[in-house]
Amino acid sequence: MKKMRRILVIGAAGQIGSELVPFLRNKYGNDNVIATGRKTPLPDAIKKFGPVIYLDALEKNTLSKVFYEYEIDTIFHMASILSATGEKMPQTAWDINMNGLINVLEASRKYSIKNVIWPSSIAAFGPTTPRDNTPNTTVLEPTTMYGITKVAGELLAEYYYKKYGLDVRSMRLPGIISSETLPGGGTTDYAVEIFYEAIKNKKYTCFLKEDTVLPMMYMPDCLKCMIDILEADDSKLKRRVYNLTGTSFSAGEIAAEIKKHIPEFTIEYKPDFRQAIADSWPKTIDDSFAREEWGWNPEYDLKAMTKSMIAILSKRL
Ligand code: AKB
Repeated sequence: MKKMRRILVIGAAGQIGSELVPFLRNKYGNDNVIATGRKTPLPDAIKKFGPVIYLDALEKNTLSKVFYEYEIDTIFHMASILSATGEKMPQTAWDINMNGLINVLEASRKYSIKNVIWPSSIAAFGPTTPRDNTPNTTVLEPTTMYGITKVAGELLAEYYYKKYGLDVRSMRLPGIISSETLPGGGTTDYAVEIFYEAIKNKKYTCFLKEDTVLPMMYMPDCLKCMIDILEADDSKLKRRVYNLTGTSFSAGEIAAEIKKHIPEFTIEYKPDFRQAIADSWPKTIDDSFAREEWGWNPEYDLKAMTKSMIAILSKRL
């Protein structure tokens, strides 16, 4: 019988981590998925059903100890400072994103971890990148600290793969829209906040301009991509980093879609410093390599995602 994976999720309190842990536990068994948190308390749904530990990726020695004690063979390294917070505290963003990553890679190499999944982002692109149908291999000259850590991280992952044979896999995630945990400190966060405000207050002030188009993905697709890339046959992968997208829309388009469900909803636009970040990112993404090499196939477009978000949040709020 095939041995079940033993998975460590670093950053389990975050927007993706908090849903990834139950999703992985469902597939690989509750006891085989160890959730770790640092500052933010972990949700009850995570604490109740499986192992939970405190872990700071900046503490090198603790990482190897945890890998050994829990017999880990697979890592999801999700802990990261996002784009908007990164601009407020660039040194901290560098420290957490880069030193956290190299510690994880180094401990993984020493402990012969089988797979490391580490998300990159569309933030790896910059103003000199073609903005429409952005190819996988293209100019990477980001202007945010977050983007710089993503490009450096991609190169580091590639280095560990080539030099040490460490199987690191990475995907450039777009903005993630989800109904469980709010994102924190990103430029695409507006596309989640807008739902909460539309349901609670019937109005929203958007920090991006109406015609700002960005690539996005709904959480069920995001969770699917995590397992799909992890389980992809290594012989089919021709690269370590993949472009990914769900759907692209502007702030005005998502507002119009929400209005179909909540006709009283109104929106105004007051762009702040995040506008410049959004303007430096692609509008649409070419993810054909992910589709060809490991069968990436997202389900949700703007219409289906809006319907699902409103149904879930209306019940809960
Ligand atoms: C952000 O807005 O910073 C993130 C991202 C696109 O990586 N959601």
